[in-house]
Amino acid sequence: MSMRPKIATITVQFDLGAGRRGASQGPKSILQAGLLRSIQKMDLSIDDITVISLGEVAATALDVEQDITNLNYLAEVITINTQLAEQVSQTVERGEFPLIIGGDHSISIGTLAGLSTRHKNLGVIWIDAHSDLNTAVTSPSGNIHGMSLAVSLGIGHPLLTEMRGLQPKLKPENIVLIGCRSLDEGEKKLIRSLGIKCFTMYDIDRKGMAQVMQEAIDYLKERTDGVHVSYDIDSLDPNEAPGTGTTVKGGLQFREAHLALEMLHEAGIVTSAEFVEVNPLLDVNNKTSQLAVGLISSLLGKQIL
Ligand code: B3U
Ligand code: MN
Ligand code: MN
Repeated sequence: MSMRPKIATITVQFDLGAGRRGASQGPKSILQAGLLRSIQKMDLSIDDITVISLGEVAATALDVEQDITNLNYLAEVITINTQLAEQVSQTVERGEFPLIIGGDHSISIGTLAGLSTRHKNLGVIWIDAHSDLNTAVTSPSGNIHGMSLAVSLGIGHPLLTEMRGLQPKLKPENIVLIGCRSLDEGEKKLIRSLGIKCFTMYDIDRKGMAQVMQEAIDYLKERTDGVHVSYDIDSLDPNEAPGTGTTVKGGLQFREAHLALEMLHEAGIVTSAEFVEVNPLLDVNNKTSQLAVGLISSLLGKQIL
């Protein structure tokens, strides 16, 4: 019998948090690229992996005005995230490892709300070209995938921040941002005023990924009761990951991206993970979905030798 916890793969076919359609097809494409086969090679039998699929959003029952100022598809975002939070919560209560496959990054709202039932001092490593720290007031787009981290800190519309309880799901000192290179003014202010630890591309270039990750791991290890990895595929350079909605040049290279996840596995601190923003409609020869399979495998322990 495996000593590792079972992995509950939760797929979320949802893209209304993003500005363009297609990320809802990420889970299907990542599964087709061989995710389960790759995970099974690592010490896990088929019985150790379950797949739960979410995504047929029915928002009509919700009494939420459509498109309240600068919060696009608010009702749909609430519906899917309420479902996801429930699934994530049940998964951690069963002692399983939640592996969430998006979908756009607004689904972090549900993931983190679900994790908060188990973890009172959760750490988060947010690997992303963006910081997703906007609010309806600061967002240039109204797209909720650019607000999910702020929501989890308790900053944003109450229907989002109060999902599964009034409390903020995260503390600012328990967050590490890695790979940022596109920050809006309001986001920069929030990072500074809350003192959020942030390794931008500048820091990665200066120190190297190995040192950045070691600092991030040491920082979170001593202060948290679990670490969630929130991985936005647009953290990679567009040459590596063309299949995503908001590419930003100057991103992580293939090897840096793998090294970060290999080090996280080795540190043994990760208790849940999500991979988001793969958009197969924008992909080139399935490159981005295949990359996602490789990255997830690295986090779960795939080694070269
Ligand atoms: N910061 C911008 C752009 C953006 C955020 N996240 C993604 N794009 N993927 C916004 O709209 O909030
Ligand atoms: Mn993001
Ligand atoms: Mn992003």
